[in-house]
Amino acid sequence: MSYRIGLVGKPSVGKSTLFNAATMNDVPEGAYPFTTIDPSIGEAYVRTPCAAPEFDESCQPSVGMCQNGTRFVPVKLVDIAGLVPGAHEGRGLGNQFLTDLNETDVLVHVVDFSGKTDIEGEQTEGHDPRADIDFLEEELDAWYLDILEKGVQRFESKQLSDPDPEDILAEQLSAFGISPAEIKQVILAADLDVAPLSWDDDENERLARDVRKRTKPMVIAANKMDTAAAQDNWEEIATDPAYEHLTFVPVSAHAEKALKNGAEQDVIEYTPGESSFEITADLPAEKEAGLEQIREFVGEFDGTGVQQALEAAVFDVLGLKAVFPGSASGTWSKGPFRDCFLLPEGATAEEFAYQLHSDIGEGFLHGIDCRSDRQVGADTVLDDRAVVEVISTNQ
Ligand SMILES: Nc1nc2c(ncn2[C@@H]2O[C@H](COP(=O)(O)OP(=O)(O)OP(=O)(O)O)[C@@H](O)[C@H]2O)c(=O)[nH]1
Ligand SMILES: [Mg+2]
Repeated sequence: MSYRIGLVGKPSVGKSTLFNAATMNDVPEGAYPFTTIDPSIGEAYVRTPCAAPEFDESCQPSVGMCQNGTRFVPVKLVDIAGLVPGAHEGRGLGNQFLTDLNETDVLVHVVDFSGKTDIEGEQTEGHDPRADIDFLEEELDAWYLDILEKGVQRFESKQLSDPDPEDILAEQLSAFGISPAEIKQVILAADLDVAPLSWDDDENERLARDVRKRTKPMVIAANKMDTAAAQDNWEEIATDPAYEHLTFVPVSAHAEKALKNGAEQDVIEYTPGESSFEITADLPAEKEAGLEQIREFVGEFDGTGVQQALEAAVFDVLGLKAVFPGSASGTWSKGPFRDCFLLPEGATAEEFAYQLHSDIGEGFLHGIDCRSDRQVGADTVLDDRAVVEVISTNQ
C-alpha cells in the first residue's frame, strides 16, 4: 500500500504550490481563494539513505529513485481544497473537503506565515498565523465530534442488545479508520468511564480530539518563509509553548518550485531536500540574482522545507520506517536493492514478509538481519533502515 499525505489549510496558503513543487505537477495556483476544487493526487517522495552502498552494491530501484546514495521512496500527496471556518457545517466546500481528508494517513497543515491572507484566504496585512493553526484543529475536532455524538446516540438506541460501546463507536467512526481496540485504548487513555452514556459534553469533546489526533497526526508547514514577515512570525510562533504539541517546519514552496524548474531546465544541479545547489549554466543577471537569494534561504533554513515537511509527517509524526528487502548471501534474482518499503511503527519481521507477498508471509520461517547475519524471529520489531531477508516455505 502507498501512504497518503494530505495537504490541508485555508485557501491561498500555498498548498497547490507546494504540491506542484513536490510532485512537479501543474495544478493551477492563484492569489484568490478556492483555486483548487478537486483534490489532486500525485506522487511525491520521502528520503532515506540507501542501504546499497553499505553492501558494496549499486541499486536499481523498482519505484522512486536513488540520487547520490539517497533513496527517494514514493508516497501519495493529496492537494485538498481550502478549508474555511464552519466547513463541518457545510461552509466553503464543506463536506467535499472532509471526504477527501478521510483518505489520508497524515496531514501537512500548510500555514501562510507571512500573515498576508486572512482566515478566509483573502489578502490582508498582519494576520496572526496562530489563528489559522487553532481554527484548523478546532474545525477537524468539530467534525469528529458530530460523528462521535451520532455514535453515542446509536449506542443509546441499541441498549437492548447490550452492545460493546467500542464496537458501535468504531463503526460510526469507520471513515477515520480506527478499530474498536484503538477506540477502547483512547477511551482508557483519556481516563473516561467506558460507558458513553455517562460522558458529558466536555468528555465527548476531549474524546473527539484524541481520536482526531490519533487518526490524523499533523505537521505544520510554515510556508512563505521567503518573506521577512513570515520570518518574524516564525521567531515568535515556533517557540511558543502553546504549540509544543505540534511539529513545525519552515518552508518556501516558491523556492522549491524554482529549484525544481531550474533542475528540469538543466541550469542548476539540485537534489531535492538538500541545502545547496550548483548553477551549471550562464544565466541572465536577474535570474542568477533570484537563485542567489534562494541559496541564502536554503543555507539558512537547511533546505526549502518541502522535503523536510513530508519527511517530518511520514517519519516523525506517523512513525513509519523504511525497510529494505536484502540478501544475506549477496545473490539477487532481480537485481540488488530494488525495493524499499515504508512500514508502520512497530512492524515485525513477519508483517514485513506479508508486505512482500501474502504467500511469503504465510510460509514465514524466519528473517535474517543482513547487516549482522543474525536470524530474527517472527515477532522481532524491525528498526528504521533494517535490511532483512525473509526465509519462507513459499519463496
Ligand atoms: N512568497 C511566497 N508565496 C507563495 C509561496 N507558496 C505559494 N505562494 C503564493 O500564494 C498564493 C496561493 O498559492 P496556492 O498554491 O494557489 O494556494 P492554495 O493553498 O492551493 O489555495 P486554494 O487552492 O485556493 O485553497 C499564490 O499567489 C502563490 O504564488 C511561497 O513559498 N512564498
Ligand atoms: Mg490550491
